[in-house]
Amino acid sequence: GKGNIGVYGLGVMGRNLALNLEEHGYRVSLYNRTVPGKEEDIVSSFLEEEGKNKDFVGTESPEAFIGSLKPPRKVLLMVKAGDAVDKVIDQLTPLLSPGDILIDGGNSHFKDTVRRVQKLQEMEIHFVGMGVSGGETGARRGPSLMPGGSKTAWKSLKPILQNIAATDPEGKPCCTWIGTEGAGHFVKMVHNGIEYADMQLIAECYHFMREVLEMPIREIGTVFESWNSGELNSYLLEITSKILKVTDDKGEPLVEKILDSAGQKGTGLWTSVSALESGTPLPTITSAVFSRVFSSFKGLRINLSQKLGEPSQQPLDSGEASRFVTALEKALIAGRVITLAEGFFFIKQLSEEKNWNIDLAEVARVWQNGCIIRSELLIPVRKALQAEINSSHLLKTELFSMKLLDLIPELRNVASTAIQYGVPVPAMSNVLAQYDMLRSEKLPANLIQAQRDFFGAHTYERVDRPRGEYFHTDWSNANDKT
Ligand code: NBP
Repeated sequence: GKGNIGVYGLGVMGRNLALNLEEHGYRVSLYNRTVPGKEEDIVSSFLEEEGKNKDFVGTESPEAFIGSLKPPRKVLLMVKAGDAVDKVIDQLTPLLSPGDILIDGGNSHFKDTVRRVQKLQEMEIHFVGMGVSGGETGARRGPSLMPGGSKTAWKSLKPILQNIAATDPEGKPCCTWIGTEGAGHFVKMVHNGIEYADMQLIAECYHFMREVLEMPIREIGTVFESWNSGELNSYLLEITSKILKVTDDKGEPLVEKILDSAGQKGTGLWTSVSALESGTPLPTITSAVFSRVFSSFKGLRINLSQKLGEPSQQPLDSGEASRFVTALEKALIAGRVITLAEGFFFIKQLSEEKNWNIDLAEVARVWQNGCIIRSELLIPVRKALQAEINSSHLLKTELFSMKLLDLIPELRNVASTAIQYGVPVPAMSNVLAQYDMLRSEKLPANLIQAQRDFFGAHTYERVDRPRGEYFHTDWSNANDKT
């Protein structure tokens, strides 16, 4: 018989999603491009190994691939984001019929997805841009899925996608319709931005424990492990505590042997750029992107570390050190809450700008399992977003505004100590600056407006006059007149 769904691209993600789909009772057609001069036939070797004796239909050409599918056809693309997706779309569209569904499960930029949905709509092909999170294991055992695009496709995709997705703590699938156009890929992009920030916050805690508290790596691992059994319970803390316990062949912590120069594939950068373009503050995520960038200038850092040295500080006594471990835990909770607040605020802003009607509480729900940023904290976040659906900011909700009152003093303590010791905490500092800006009725922007008016006659509004009335002062001669 014909395949229920096709997977194009048997890389890390494609092969695991294909195995997941097959395990859930679907007959899966497979295709991978063949590159001239490249010996290995990916489809055949997959069918001889992981795919052996399973319900797969291997194909050797795009024509055979599309021909092997039951109409209306459902095709999941798991190829590298960018040009490859457009090439594959151009290759497949002449073979598809009106009503067929094309799903892009890669990390495509949401703007590309908007364009592709529109283009394929003209050919009556339903294009779905789907965020997939959870890495290799997620794809195999249950990812978090964020589909968006042509809503007509959702009816027939829903049972399949919800079948293979992870489940939330209430047993519901971590897969929901996000919205039209690029909404799915946009939400996945913000997920990755939050992932960057959360990783950076955790890394700053590790750095603080190592540099300020001078704790052995293994002990730091134990601290993360204990945090992970509390309110901070999350996938990223779980893997961090595991990482810190791994030793190399000399019995020394492997993590200390890793070059401190972080890579990135670009989704964090896209998140920051999009936020700048839309005029939404995203300081924690952006500081995490810049932190990776700073780390990559290893040579410059070595040079300047010799030139500039470090501030001299007294070591802490052991009582103080253990108090700081507790403070760090609270600082990390505050960091995580405010990072989520900034992420959800961005989703809300862009959703309104684009008319995507994204349900924030549903986004929090599908992030509760399967994905990289899954954490216990998303449960109350979801409840708060659901209860105060019209709240424009998570920090306005009763639960989180109250919660932060207790956490922020500890974050201030940690961040200011780190600053005195010269240990960089860009994410924590930005969390704090963001919090302080949001809770400040008065900011010094009045002076900025005066400066703008001085050199550019940009005008200003007055606190003692209605909004919308604009004033200009001849600042250079102002005093002469009085
Ligand atoms: P891989 O690098 O493992 O696989 C990439 C696939 O794209 C291969 O099948 C490759 O074919 C195919 N491909 C490329 Br590259 N260029 C192509 C072209 N011009 N035409 C047709 N096929 C082409 O990547 P992956 O980790 O499976 O990621 C796939 C997508 O999923 C990416 O967008 C990625 O960002 C996203 N994603 C990855 C993860 C993760 O944890 N890895 C998580 C979530 C999302 P070949 O075999 O001939 O080279």
